[in-house]
Amino acid sequence: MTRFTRRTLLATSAALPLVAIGRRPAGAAEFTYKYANNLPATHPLNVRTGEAAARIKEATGGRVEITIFPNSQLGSDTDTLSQLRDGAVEFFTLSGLILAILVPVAAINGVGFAFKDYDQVWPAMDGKLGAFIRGEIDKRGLVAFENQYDNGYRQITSASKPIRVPEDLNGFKIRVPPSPLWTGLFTAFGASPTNINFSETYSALQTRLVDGEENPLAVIDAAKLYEVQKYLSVTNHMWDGFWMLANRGALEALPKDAQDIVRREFNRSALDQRADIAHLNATLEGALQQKGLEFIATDPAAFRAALKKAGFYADWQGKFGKQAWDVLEGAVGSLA
Ligand code: X2X
Repeated sequence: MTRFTRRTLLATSAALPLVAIGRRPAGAAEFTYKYANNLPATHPLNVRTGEAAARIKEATGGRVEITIFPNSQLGSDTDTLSQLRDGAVEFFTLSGLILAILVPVAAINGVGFAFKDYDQVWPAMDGKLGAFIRGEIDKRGLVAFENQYDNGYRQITSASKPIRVPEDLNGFKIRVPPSPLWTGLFTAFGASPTNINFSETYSALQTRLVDGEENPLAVIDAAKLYEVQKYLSVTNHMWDGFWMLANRGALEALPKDAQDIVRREFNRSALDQRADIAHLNATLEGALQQKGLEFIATDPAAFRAALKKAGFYADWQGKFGKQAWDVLEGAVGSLA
């Protein structure tokens, strides 16, 4: 027999959503979902997903309301990934390299210098490579929408010394996101990488826990990392994007037509956001220089050669496996 103490009663009532016991107030949405991400509200990711959320509300006649929580407000990336799996958060944009904690092959687009340019990136990620990764994500119980949002080509920043040649990375204390591929890449460069969530990155740089980090220009600008960094080396050492992930149960709880609208509008905003990032990539250098960053040109071929010499490509080919590696090479050519 279940005995109801005051405590269990309280716990039960606290856990019951109001909509389940009362009538829905006029004008309130039937589904109120949370979408979390790690970037400042000013970044195109938040601007464009905000537009998608507004269109979703409109197109579903107000039934589906998605509230955006930018800036890791609901927790760090690793934390939010758990919340997404639990259903505490319904949508989350996450780098495939971090998602690799759960779905190892999702890191494959981060292989150093794999994509020559965006003309290789989008056909691969919207095509076979992306489909392969989404299939693996699906096996782990999450849904990834078809079109990724852009994070961008990554550049190395430093507070202590300019990184000009690969040897400058020797022993360099650098923050990398929580991801085995990121650690592996910078270990192969001879650096000393530390895994730190983005939510802790500004303060880790400010307190000099680490000397540097690496990110695309749009993130460096939006998160004001130029305030705590001095040099920016243009290495383009990897391309990184964000998957729009959904908790499967939450997505499938929506009526079918609403599911289609959500998928369509998030995919559409991804294309808009890619154009924003392309524009920022082309225009931010001057703005960031004005904000105090000294730009340093590098020879990417020398950095790539250093990775090769350290056995990085052979190592990760083994880790990802032949099938996945073949799909990657099918898109970008031989990486040997
Ligand atoms: O954590 C980072 O550096 C960021 C913002 O680029 C990612 O989400 C991977």
